[in-house]
Amino acid sequence: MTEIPDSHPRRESLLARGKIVAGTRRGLLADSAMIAHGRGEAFDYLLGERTTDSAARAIRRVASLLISAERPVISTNGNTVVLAGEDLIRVAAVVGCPIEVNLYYRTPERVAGLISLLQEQRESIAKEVGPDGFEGDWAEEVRSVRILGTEEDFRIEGLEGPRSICTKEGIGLADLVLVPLEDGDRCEALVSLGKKVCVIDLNPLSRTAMMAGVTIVDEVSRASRVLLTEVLSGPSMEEEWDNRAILREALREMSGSEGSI
Ligand code: PTJ
Repeated sequence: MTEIPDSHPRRESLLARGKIVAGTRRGLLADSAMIAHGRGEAFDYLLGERTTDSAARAIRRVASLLISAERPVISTNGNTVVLAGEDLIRVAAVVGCPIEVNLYYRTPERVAGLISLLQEQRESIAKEVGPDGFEGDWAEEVRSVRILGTEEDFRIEGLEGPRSICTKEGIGLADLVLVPLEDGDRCEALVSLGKKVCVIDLNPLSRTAMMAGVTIVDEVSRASRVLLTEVLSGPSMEEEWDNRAILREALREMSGSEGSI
């Protein structure tokens, strides 16, 4: 990858593109992964490429729900593993939940490739010093994060074909699923199975964003970093949650970027 100077104003964005390109070359991503990423970038540009106040509130909410859920699971697709896999493993280690590879464009090769990338990420994170605020044996917690996806022993009712395939231990029995970059149908099917669904999606108008119980309108790697800090600080539940109000707030924050012209 071309060297990007630290001072480059679009450094983060170019590094993320580099990860998507590298993931594509390794055969880990869907053919349309770059299109999805480009759409996300456009929304992120309008957000000012920052975690807004409404996104920060949604992240706090998701952290509290993850901590208090009985069987939470973090579902990951190709783009998510490549962009945010490491922080999501750290989150899973703190919460004590599994990560499941669950793909829209499912092939056995991509599932296996993404699982081995997550395993590599898990091993290198286990060798780090634990994050500030973590108490316990970091290496042990990280290594105990279960990485699921190949078991294929459960079907999500209401979805046709390979998209319905998941694991019983993960999404199948979960009471809460965190699904970054999810598609609307799957989000709807999970909600109708009675699961609490939290999503990360830069598009506040997507069906996914509107179907979810909690929507984090933020870039997946930025949001995952903040989510880690929040799960480390413990639960802080607001009594009421109005997800539509959060989406309206995100749209206002996007249109507020006209102030910079
Ligand atoms: O790995 P697979 O097979 O599961 O496929 C993954 C993609 C993302 C290709 C697939 O789910 C897809 O085509 O998704 P869509 O329908 O294009 O939706 C992707 C959504 O994610 C859009 O609403 C984008 O705005 C949003 N998005 C894209 N990149 C990011 C993002 N949201 C947060 N962070 C991002 N980096």
